[in-house]
Amino acid sequence: MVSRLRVVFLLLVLIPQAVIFQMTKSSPLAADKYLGQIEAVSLAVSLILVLALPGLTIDWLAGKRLTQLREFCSQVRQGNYRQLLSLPNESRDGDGEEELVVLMRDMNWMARQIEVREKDLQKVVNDLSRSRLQIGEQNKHLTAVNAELLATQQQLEQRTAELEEACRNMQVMAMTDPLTSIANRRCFFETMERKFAALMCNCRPISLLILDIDRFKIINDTYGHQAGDKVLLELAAIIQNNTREGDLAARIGGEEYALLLPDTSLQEAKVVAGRIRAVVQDREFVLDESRRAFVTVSIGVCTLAKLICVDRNKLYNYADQALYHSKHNGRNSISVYDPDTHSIGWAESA
Ligand code: GH3
Ligand code: MG
Ligand code: MG
Repeated sequence: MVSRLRVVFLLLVLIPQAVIFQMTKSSPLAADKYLGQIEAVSLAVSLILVLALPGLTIDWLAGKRLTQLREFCSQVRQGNYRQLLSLPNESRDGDGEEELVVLMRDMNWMARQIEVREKDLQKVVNDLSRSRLQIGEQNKHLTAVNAELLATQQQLEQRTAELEEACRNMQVMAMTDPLTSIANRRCFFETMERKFAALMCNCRPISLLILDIDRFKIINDTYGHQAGDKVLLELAAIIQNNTREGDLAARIGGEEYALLLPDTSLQEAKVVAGRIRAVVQDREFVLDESRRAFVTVSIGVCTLAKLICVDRNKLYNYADQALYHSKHNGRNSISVYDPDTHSIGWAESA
């Protein structure tokens, strides 16, 4: 570039100078003795200009390009990548201006790259914000589902608690006599089976009393069924009052009761039976506000103390046979079945 400019400047300066020299030779000035010196000085000045001007021109052009680059960088900083640098059509290798043009071309390329990357980035940002929205929606949905599940769980827990309560109540009802609220027949036999096995294994005695109201039908027939119920209720209370912890009083039939006395000898069982019989005999049963009645009970007793392998039904059968003995020998009495001799004897009678 510089050499080209030098040639241009050389031609621009030397051609007019040569013409002027030629013209002065044929003019009256040719005789001037200073003409040669003037021409030499003019030539020297022209040469200096030819040498200096191209460099200055290049510097001026470079300054212009740098200003363009600065402005371009400032635009890029502000996010404007679309206004690219305008490049000169010509390019020449190997001089300073060409390097600046290459730099400007690179800068344009970088700006286009930044624009492309920015678009990609914007796309990623858009995708991310869309995903965030979707996640937010799903989160809301999950929170709602979670709340529903919690509510359902609470309902289930409440329902389970109600069912457990109902189940407990049913278990109690299944084991309780509805009229007297003491144990029923089922509870009695289940308990007897359990206690019997445990006591027999440990060679501990177990006693059973079976009680039946004497001529109870007459009470019903005379005073009515409701009055009969009152007697049944009060007798249950009397039997229950004669139990210790671990004993079981049960109503096992219409007017028939059982009292299971675990870990109780025959002597002790006879004492309990005697006490109940006496209390019942002396009790004035309140049927209603104006009417009272007396009843008696017959009791069969059996105690198993050492027969380890005896069937638990035998205990019940023996006590029942003793009761039968009382019934058929005057009632209001206590009979005892002896499992050793298989005989029944009186324990107490009125
Ligand atoms: P025994 O001395 O031989 O035992 O004579 P009993 O009259 O007591 O015996 P029986 O078997 O002839 O009659 C029992 C009566 O008990 C008949 C029945 O109506 C009555 N009974 C059974 N269950 C109930 C009940 O729940 N309530 C009332 N009020 N009476 C009942
Ligand atoms: Mg009876
Ligand atoms: Mg009976």
